[in-house]
Amino acid sequence: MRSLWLLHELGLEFEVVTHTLGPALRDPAYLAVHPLGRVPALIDGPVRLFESGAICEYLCEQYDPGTLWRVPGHPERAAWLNWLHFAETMGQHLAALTQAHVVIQPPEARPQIIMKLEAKRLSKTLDVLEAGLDGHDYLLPGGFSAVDTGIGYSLYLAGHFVPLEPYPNVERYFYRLQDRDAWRKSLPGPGEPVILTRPFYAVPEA
Ligand SMILES: N[C@@H](CCC(=O)N[C@@H](CS)C(=O)NCC(=O)O)C(=O)O
Repeated sequence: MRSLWLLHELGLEFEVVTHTLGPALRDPAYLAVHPLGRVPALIDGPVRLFESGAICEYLCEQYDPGTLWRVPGHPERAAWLNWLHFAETMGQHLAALTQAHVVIQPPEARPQIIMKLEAKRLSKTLDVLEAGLDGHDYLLPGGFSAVDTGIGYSLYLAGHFVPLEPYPNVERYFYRLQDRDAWRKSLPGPGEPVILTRPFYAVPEA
């Protein structure tokens, strides 16, 4: 979804090929695109990419004049790179939480300790965002950029596992992001499958 959101921000024409999560992703034809059989993957002419951070950086460099990214030498370049990769750190916790709450079957085998530990670690990343957003509307004081798509999508998932209310800067930021047309266009449509079907996943009592 973060790649889709960025494609919409860039106003590019593109085709989305959807895949059902599970064994279908290990189809040899798809493994030729993404060797781990995961999403997302980008095909752009001869270019094949299968890491969302790299997709973000590539799309910006290739198709954006410098509004959504910060070119080398720009005073916000280092911060742009840092937030770009911080989205992946958040993604690790979100993947672990999704596995622990949803993917692992049967439900009684779900590891409570992982749910607790990863929610705590995710909340630490929210502390970092809360401080990072102090005094400005977007992660970079210079304004909205592609790193807000990566972090914004992570927040969309994070709110399913950790309440966002204790983070006022983060909450306001997330509302601001949801006001964007490109964000709305990247949301799953009615009837489209989603992994997280509940609004919030509390740690079940043992
Ligand atoms: N670091 C990778 C993570 C890719 C990833 O793990 N994608 C998940 C969905 S968010 C996936 O395809 N999972 C399916 C599976 O592991 O079978 C990225 O950001 O692109």
